[in-house]
Amino acid sequence: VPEVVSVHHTYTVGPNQCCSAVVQHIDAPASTIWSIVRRFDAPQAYKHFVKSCRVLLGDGGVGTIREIHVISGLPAVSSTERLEILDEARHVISFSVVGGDHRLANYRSVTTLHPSPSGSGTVVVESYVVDIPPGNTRDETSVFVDTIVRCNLQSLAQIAKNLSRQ
Ligand code: A8S
Repeated sequence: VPEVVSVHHTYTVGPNQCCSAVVQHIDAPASTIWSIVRRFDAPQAYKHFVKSCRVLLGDGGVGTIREIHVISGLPAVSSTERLEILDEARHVISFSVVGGDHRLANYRSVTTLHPSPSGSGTVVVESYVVDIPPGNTRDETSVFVDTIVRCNLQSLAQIAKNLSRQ
């Protein structure tokens, strides 16, 4: 794993936590992808599980707090989230879950964009750490969260690709 990737995707993982990462190649320039993911106030632009989002505090910079409501059918209603990193030059964004009505306590993710080693497009790496909910196993937790993150990144890939063709 290159140093640029490992530096942002390294966590201290507690005994009752689980940590994983999803990698997605996107056929679009990093600048196009970044224009979508940097909008902490508008996650519903590509996260299909998000029904609505409102900013409770801040102006979109580090420390901004948002509250999202999720679509029905999930074991969750809402989530309160804090923007932890927004590095416009290095294309790094990170948020943590600080409250809400769901089972993913102490969730934190980091998303980074990298030029594709293949020479075309961008590689997106999204890693996370989260508490294993009471009554669930480590495997159940990582399967659940990996599925959400993979859906988000696949949707991001489609939207960025279409945007970059305009
Ligand atoms: C993200 C990543 C995740 C979001 C999870 C994992 C969540 O929004 C959903 C269902 C839950 O049970 C937890 O980048 C929570 O948004 C879709 C409400 C936090």
